[in-house]
Amino acid sequence: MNIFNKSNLSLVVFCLLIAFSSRAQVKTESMDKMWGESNVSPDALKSGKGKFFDESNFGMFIHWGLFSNLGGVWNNKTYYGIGEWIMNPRMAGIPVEDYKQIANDFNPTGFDAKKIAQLAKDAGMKYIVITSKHHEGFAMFDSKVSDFNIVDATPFGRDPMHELADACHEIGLGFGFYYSHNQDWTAPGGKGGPKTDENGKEAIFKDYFYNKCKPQVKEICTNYGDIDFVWFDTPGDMPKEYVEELAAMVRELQPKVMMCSRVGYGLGDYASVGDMEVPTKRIEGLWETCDTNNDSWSYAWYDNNFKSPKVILSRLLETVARGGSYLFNVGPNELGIVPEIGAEFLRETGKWLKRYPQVVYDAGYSPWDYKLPWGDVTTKGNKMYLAVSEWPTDGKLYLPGLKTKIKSAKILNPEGRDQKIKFKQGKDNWVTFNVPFKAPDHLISIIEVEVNIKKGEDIIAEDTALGIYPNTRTELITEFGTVSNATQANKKWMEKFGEWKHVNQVGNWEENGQISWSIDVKKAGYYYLDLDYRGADRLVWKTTTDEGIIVQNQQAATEKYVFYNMGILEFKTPGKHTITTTLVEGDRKTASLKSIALRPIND
Ligand code: FHN
Repeated sequence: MNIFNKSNLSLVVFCLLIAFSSRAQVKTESMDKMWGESNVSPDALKSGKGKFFDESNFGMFIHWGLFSNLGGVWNNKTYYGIGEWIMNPRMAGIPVEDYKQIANDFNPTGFDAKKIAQLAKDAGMKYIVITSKHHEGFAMFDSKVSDFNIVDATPFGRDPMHELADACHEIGLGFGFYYSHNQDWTAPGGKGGPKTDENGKEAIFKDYFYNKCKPQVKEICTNYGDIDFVWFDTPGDMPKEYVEELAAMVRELQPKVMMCSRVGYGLGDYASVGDMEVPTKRIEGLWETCDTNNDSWSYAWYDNNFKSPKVILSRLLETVARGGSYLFNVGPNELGIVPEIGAEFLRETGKWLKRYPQVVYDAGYSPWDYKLPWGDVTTKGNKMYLAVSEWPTDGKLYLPGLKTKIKSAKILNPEGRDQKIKFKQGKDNWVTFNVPFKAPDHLISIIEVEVNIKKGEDIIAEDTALGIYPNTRTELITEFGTVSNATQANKKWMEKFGEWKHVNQVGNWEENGQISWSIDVKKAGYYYLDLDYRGADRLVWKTTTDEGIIVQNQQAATEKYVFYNMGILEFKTPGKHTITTTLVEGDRKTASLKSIALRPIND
């Protein structure tokens, strides 16, 4: 096979990027192309079509396919990384014919659609999106278009998509399909697939598109009742005319369907940000992030690194507070069963959501553009919900820069024993709440704050200065700083293959390069200064304040982002200040600063 064949080129580039980025934290911006453009038309919001999506804020993603039968193992060898890519040359490189044989013993007799729908419901999720066909090309539904499907090619012989669609409809959950429209590694002409058909004739993308992709998408949009989502993925360099044709057909067959931006060319109804990315800054419009409950999307036997209920809730709340929806993935195994630890954690998550539904469903974004050191904030009308995951130990919870006046505050208690709390809203716009020493909820506690606004008015928080708290560590991320003579950029890399990490950082430091933050210090005094960076060998950083305080020190640097202690920094007076960090010595090309943190000495 000529891997440098034009239609293979972007896959090859992607694979090279993966190979390179899994070793070192390097640029992988071209993944943006794989994920599609994130611009979408605002019509879904305006027309009301996006209402269900906008209000739900929490859905279940399911990666299930032939790859689940392998669970990360091929020929007795475990391949670590996202399990659904096991066929790909970057993992086991399984030949097409061998891969197709896997269907012969795929018999997921443990699959119980009602149980999975019930799990989603118990978790507090409002809809399910499941892989009807992933890049492997295997249809998990009854397809008349290709025999390589779960009904015709496996001993199982059932259509689990039908069962799940029905179960969702019965139980009142939204339902949608994932479909890999560009990559198909087993269909002639599909991206990454064979270049010839079964008769040895050359196959191009057009063949795959008209022989398989479009007719199969027609099947999923016709045979499963009303569906709410079609979740296309990795458009890559799929020609625009095909994407347009496909999207138009979906709209005609399912006028209410919501498509994510990964359909390509800005034709989606809502944006899908990077895999496993919880954005750190507020994003306008309809958007979603997809995340997974362990490290892989599909089942892998070794992967039991499940996110705890508290982590799931924190990531959900952060997403909602930035204005988005959280699509959270589970990977059923070869029997069609969702691994129990992950399921248990989801049920625990759901119990919390039953206690405080108002904090997530139909909730609005935080008046602050970023998360706060103790947790996050969502809103509804004249109420703010302070979701406190790091409960203060000194009886004081601080809120910086709030301009809107507070009327009352109480700790929510699901058994109806809400507890009013006292607060002081100072002239400096800091609010201090008097709170009990013990966290009221073992996961995340909620303080409901009622504010003085008229209907339609917004709750206003100052966005010019970042609060520095007297009783907890504050991290200042580069995204909120002002940079000169250095380059600020988002970077992403993979830890394991396909396990994405995202960061905003400042690199390419010129001699006088710097980053400054406007801050609002609640209490004067000493603070430990820590810097989170990566680089080579050793680096010398200097941090100064507008009061003339300097902290300069040399510390080690490695290829991973790590916090290093720099020394003690003093604020002589409370209030508004600027703090500036520069690179004084060391390799300017590799030095990359992610954030700085200030810790009160007695914290
Ligand atoms: O390549 C896929 C991957 O396997 C997985 O399905 C994720 C989920 O968002 N999407 C693609 C990579 O972005």
